[in-house]
Amino acid sequence: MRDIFEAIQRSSIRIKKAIDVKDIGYSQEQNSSGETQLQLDIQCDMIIEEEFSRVASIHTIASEEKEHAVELHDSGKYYIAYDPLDGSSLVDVNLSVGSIYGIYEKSFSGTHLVAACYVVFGPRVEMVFAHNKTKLHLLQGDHWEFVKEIRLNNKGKLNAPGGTQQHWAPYHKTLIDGLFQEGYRLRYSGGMVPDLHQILLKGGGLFSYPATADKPNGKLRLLFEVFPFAFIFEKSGGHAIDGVTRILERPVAHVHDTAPCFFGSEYEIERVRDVYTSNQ
Ligand code: AFP
Repeated sequence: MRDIFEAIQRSSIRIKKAIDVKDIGYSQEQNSSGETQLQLDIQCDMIIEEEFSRVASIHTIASEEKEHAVELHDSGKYYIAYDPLDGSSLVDVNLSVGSIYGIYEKSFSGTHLVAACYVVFGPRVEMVFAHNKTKLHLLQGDHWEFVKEIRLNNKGKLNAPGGTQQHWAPYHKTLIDGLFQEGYRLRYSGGMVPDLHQILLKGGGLFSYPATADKPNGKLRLLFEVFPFAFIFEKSGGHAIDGVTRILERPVAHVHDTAPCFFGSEYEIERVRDVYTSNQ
């Protein structure tokens, strides 16, 4: 696992440099979700693949930017699914973006996830790696320093509601409005990495991306976005569900599958579960 951790650290230093200098031009290619790929996405994907191809313990990689998984080392035991630059449309407005990694053993399934990591590229570059515990590291020049362990409180103060409100189910709107009426504050940038990072570092809250009338399976991708953050939240004392069920138990049929998802501390996730269970 150490070699993977270090490969992510090396990739992140290179990605940081790419973000700092790259022109924000659009390429002609589309990724498997049908979005126009930014050249920067492609560049970050290539950086990560290059670093991972040097790590013998990695069997297969799947990238949000690639249609299919790619086998790297026949004798490796880890399967890594990653989103090289999540929220890349936010780069041109200079908001924070991030990379997300899920490290699986034997196959890509939520129950086979053994570690997860994300890196936030904001005013500072920070890396959160969860294995047995969740640990925060900060990039200082060209080296990484351990900062602290991350633990969530039982109840937070932040509310990050994703999806177009026009398409929310009425009970979902009631749930979100109810949290605001309790004093929760809105924090939503449109980048999953900084939005969840803020909830983790400020002690808790709720991030939701529900099923909506226009996106019945949600928007966020299970292998690259949802599972890694679910693992990180659980290792930090929080929870991640699809409304009713623990999200890491959700089956995956295709590498690019999406699902509705809710991440938060104990109190908020119980609220979600109550509302969703009684509206099934
Ligand atoms: P992009 O990579 O297309 O910017 O999407 C980012 C993202 O996948 C995730 O990081 C956000 O939480 C989510 O989409 C925001 O989606 P909405 O704009 O629909 O709220």
